[in-house]
Amino acid sequence: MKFDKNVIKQSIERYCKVKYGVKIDEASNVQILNALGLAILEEIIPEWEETEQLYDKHKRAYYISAEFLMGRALGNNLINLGIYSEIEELLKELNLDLNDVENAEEDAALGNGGLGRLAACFMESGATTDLPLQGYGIRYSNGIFKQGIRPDGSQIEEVENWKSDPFGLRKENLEVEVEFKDFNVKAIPYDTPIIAYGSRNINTLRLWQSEPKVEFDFVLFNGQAYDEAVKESNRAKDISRVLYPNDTNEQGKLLRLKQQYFLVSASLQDLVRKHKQIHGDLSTLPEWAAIQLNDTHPTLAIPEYIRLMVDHEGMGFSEALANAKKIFAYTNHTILKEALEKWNMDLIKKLIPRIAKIIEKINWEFIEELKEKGYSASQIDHYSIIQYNTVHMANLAIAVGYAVNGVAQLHSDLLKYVELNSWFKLFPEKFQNKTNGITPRRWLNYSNRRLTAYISELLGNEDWVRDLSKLKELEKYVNDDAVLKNIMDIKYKNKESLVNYIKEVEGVRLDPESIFDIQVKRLHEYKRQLLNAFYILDLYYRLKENPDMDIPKVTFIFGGKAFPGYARAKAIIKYIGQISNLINNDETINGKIKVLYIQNYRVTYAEKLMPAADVSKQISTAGKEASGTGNMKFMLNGAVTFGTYDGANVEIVQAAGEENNFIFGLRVEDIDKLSGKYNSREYYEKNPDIKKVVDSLVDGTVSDGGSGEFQDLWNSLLVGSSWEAPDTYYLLADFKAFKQTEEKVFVAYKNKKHWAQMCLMNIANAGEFSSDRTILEYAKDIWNIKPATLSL
Ligand code: NBG
Repeated sequence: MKFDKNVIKQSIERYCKVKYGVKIDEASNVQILNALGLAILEEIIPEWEETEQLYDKHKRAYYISAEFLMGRALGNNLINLGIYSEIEELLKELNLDLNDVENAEEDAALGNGGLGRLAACFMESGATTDLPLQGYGIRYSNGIFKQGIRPDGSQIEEVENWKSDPFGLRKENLEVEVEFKDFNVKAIPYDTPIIAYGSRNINTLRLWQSEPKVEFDFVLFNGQAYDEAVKESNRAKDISRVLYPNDTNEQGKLLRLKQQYFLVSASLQDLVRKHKQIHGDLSTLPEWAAIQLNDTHPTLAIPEYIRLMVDHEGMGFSEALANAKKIFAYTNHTILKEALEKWNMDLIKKLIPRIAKIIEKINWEFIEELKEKGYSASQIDHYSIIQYNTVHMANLAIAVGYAVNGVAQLHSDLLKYVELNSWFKLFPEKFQNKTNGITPRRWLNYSNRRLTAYISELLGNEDWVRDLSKLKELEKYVNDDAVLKNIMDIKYKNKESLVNYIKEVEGVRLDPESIFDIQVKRLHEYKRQLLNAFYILDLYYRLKENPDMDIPKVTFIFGGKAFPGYARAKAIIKYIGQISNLINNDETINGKIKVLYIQNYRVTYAEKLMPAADVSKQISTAGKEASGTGNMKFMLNGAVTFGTYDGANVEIVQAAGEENNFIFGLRVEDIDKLSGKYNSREYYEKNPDIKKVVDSLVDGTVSDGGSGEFQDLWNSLLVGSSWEAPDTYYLLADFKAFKQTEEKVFVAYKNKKHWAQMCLMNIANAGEFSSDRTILEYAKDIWNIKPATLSL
């Protein structure tokens, strides 16, 4: 961006004056943030419009997603515009600190975890690779809840009312109406600019906010029935009021169905209207638009598209369906059974009856197709989109979508050969893999400025930022002592920064000399935070027995939210809190190990954790973590992976070398062999160390305050239930290997040079995990779209 300090300064002054009635020196940090946001918007709007016009001439892809976990915008935008230090300086002249202004911005936490953050990384990479890619989502007023940890270790949830949106542009002229059976709401788009790094392109993320058609009922209001008067209005606002705080598990909730339909109806109306304006003829839509369904949440887009074509545009049903088959593609993000979305037909009929009809018709056509192909009645039942009055959203997405992709090689293979094998046999040509990625701009340039500067120094330029595969050139320094030392010095400084931050927000002082061993992600049994906790407790017992045990100091950091309705996940958080209290308060172990559960893990916290990690813990049960993306962020920032052979871990160690990471535990094929024969009790009875840590749940070592939660955890490992075998996630089976591998980490850490070499090899080979690579693969293999670059 062309940067004129005086122009920006005057704009900040002007916006402070007209928006808040204050002078710069009277303004709060939030006011400065918003004024600065507007000042920047004002500068970039011409390029934003130009990009839109350019893209109008090209086929576009639309990424519809119920979640976009964007985090903060300001710092990243300044980095991508190349004006971070200029703004820093300008603010300094005004007696302001850019850091404080950045901290005034709340995270746009409109997502739960990996799926939502991936969508955010894709947006940024789409802009940076100049792709005509637009995002569609919901502008939830309240994103994911704010998490606190009580002194007893348990999670507490508070609403997170997201107020700062310094770059969101309300576009009232583009409002549309979404129709439900017995009421209609307005959908108002808020556009967020997605600023490219190293190019003038600016892409768009369009988020819909639901609003009532009338604010309140005047007659009721005059009759002093105040609550009644705003009832309808609240009902409309409810739709985009809050993000459903669940990750992976799906629960059938009426409000969620409303949200899903609201999202797809508004988005489809919007893109159809636009297509009509530019091209007139709707039969050509498949040549101009590809729509990616991010998981099954937006699958109703398929029947909604058909509804719009048939009911509003006079297209025949067959043509509309045939076109749908050229427009929609579907990404699967998990194989967990409980996550497969299903909607009761009665619910759909109650809310959106016309859509129910269309789904029935799609299903009928599909079944006819299968009959023609000679499938038997029972086979057809299995494929059916509607089964026992329930709509199987994945079936709908696969039956109509022209492409289906998994998010890492292992996951895509499991889809093809196991989970969706019957579908793969039916439509082999639809199945693809697109290994996830992360944007290096946020996850290195912005969050790890020390390492960024050093990489640019070593490579002689900044080209690597837009072509991350260039990091490979760093391998030549693998025996260069000075470089290795510098990399470790940077890590140490980053650890000190994290220590300061944690002191401030958690009130705990950590030791930067210790190994920072970090497991941050949503809380889920399959991710096995409990296994990590068991290991730590075992280590503590050994240290108590032998205080002179020769291990480096270690700090174990956990972070992540549990779905408020997921009792077992919450019990695990509490248990970790309890062992953390036990260990941290025991002076006899001389502070050799420390355990911390950080509060409210989110994008902004991740930006501080990733650069400071030594060990990245990725220990899911093999086959369960579709990909993971935190693992990639850690790798890029020079941490070694301690993980199972699962998800993208497989590709990470293939790229960086197994010898530079710590892989342990059962693999998918081992688990297959064990299945049906696994007996967790054997492990428990034969291994006193396992018995001791598992029994800590119930023998008074720690306390759940009498709630019975820990007993339930114990039961889940050893007793099971009618619906679940004991220890379905194989914690006890992997315990020994975990322990042995952690010992290897301790030994490796002592050899400083070798450790630095491992870190360097991970950084040097992180190139393929750039989301630029991923998004270009989607563009080429699925969407058939090409980059379109604004001229300089
Ligand atoms: C998550 C997977 C992760 C994966 C992200 C992004 C859901 C439903 N799935 O392994 O658990 O990295 O998606 O693909 O959130």
